[in-house]
Amino acid sequence: MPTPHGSEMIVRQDSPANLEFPFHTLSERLTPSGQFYVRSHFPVPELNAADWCLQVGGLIERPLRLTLADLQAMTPRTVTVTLECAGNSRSFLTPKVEGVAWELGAVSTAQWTGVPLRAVLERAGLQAGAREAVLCGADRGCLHEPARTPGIIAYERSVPLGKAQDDVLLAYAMNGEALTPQHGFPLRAIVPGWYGMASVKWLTEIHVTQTPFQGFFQTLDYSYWDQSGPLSPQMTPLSVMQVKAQIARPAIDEYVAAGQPYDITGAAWTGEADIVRVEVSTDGGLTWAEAELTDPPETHVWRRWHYLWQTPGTPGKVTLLARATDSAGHTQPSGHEPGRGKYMITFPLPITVTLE
Ligand SMILES: Nc1nc2c(c(=O)[nH]1)N[C@H]1C(S)=C(S)[C@@H](COP(=O)(O)O)O[C@H]1N2
Ligand SMILES: [Mo]
Repeated sequence: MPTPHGSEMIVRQDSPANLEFPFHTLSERLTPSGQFYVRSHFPVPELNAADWCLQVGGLIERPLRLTLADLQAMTPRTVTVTLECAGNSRSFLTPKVEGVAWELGAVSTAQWTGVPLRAVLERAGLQAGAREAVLCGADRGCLHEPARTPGIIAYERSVPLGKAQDDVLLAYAMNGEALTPQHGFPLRAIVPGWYGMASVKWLTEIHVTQTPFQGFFQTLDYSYWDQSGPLSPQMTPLSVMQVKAQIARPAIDEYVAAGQPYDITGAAWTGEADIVRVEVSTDGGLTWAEAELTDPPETHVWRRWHYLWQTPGTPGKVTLLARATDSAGHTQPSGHEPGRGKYMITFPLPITVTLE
């Protein structure tokens, strides 16, 4: 599908638009805005900068109504952040599961400019007992599957105030230009290190609460069974991204010359840590060799890597895998934990190519 920027996207769903970055084209560290994946649950709301405003309410001292000009007059901050949809790589799950059938490209990286949420909360003044900031989008609609919404609802998600005050950004620009309608114009949240669902687009309201938010996209959707505790699995909202590497080239089902050098390339990312190692297997996971990291480590940003592969001389199919480790000592699991359902797909993804 030609985008406004003239580049190609993989259309996973027409309406609302769900568009995948063709991951095999990965080249620059920053994804061009016209190729940045798009994940929307409802149609893009019609907002114009002139009469848009951000309301801040709930457990605060001073309710606020901020215009775009008010926000742009505050001290700006620019950060580079990788966003990955929690459902990225879903098409690799067997048996098949519900949801948008993302392959490799529901992940992208951009430079975001805006105002720290902390600065807005400081203006509003938090009341005692405040615990979460609920971020409310202007888009709304009704969903029938896999879970059914109670009629028409808005897209809303919360972040605990610790995270909200640490590094959440209220962004009005992406890669140096105003946000496009599909990416949340005029204002969106960027929640670094968390799966994309937390980075609410088309922000119109921030509501500070005392009790954990239990909205649709925090309970029936975008949750998983946490099996790490001593008790039975607990239903828990998705949050921090899990360590993961992906192969960009060769592409899935590519034909590769036998008996030649081939530079395998890709990227790796994680949540609240840095990528320290990427390993590649060219024999379906029997043996692993270390790849070279081509980007410096930067928390919340993917690191590109490459591995020079001397391809075997015999024609046939070969399965390539990549696996990353982060500075917190986390590495990718060998398989998909059932409790993760249709989300957090981080086992090493088999990329099958044909040598000829
Ligand atoms: N208001 C609103 N915000 C939203 C969504 C949405 O549907 N509505 N989708 C979320 C999900 S699931 C993801 S992965 C990211 C995707 O951001 P992008 O479309 O800019 O890539 O936006 C998040 N923010
Ligand atoms: Mo997502």
